[in-house]
Amino acid sequence: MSGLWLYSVIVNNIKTTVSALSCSLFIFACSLSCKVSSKSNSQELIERVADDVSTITTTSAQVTPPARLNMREIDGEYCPEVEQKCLRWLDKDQSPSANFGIGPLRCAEFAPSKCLSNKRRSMKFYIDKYEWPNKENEFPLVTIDWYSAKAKCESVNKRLCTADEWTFACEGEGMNPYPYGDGLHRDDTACNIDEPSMDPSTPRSEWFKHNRSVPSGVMTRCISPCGVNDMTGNVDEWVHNVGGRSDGDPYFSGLKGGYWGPVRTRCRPMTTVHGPGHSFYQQGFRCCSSASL
Ligand SMILES: [Ca+2]
Ligand SMILES: [Ca+2]
Repeated sequence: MSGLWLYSVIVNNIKTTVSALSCSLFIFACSLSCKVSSKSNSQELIERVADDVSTITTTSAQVTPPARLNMREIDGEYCPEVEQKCLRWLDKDQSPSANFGIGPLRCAEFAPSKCLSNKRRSMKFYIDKYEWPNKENEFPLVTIDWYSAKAKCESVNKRLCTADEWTFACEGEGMNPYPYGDGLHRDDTACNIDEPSMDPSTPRSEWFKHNRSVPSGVMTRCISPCGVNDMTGNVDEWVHNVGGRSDGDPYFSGLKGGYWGPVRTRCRPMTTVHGPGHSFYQQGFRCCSSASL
């Protein structure tokens, strides 16, 4: 119980906007709801203590099933339309036609975000803390297509995240482009980003040589305001792009967060040009669920 007591004391004394905390003393299951405007040292402290509580959960012979471990509860008000204005690009070519019409990719600094939607949407769900297999210190699985990723989530009674769920777990209610630091400044030491990418013509048999992913949890500052790791960078993540097409861009199979290479690696953008049968050397996934498992 000392872990829970400490958790409670710290949470009660921290003046952040982390507000809701659902916690059952009877089953030792605690989870942070995600009502935070930006990441802070206090948030990291809560995260560490929450992990301690999880440890208590695992050693308890009581109720918590294995699937519930390493998931974060996300509960808050999501803004669907956000203005995120880049103040300073890092790319040499900053024309709108750069990068096949995407424009410049890497932004050094953003202006504060603004919610453009008239009304926010209430969302509540659960998301894996790490990329699949959702285990600290293990390398994320890559070279997997959307269908296989979906099947793996369903094999543990979960599902792929929707694009909006994924974005919300990355940004929190603060709507910031980057899940680390103040959310507005790119930091190539916080998450695993801006490493060399592979020549796309490399034969499949040599892809593994170019894998620059790191084990889950190694990037200790790459934690979103919702307590979720490696959302930007490390490996790209399949999501369900609700309303997407089966026969062309935008496909229902979306990719979020970018990977270790020098790409956007922000919470909001999604790659929608790859169909569900596509797989490449940097593509992985994580799972969500609608209810606590
Ligand atoms: Ca880097
Ligand atoms: Ca990732």
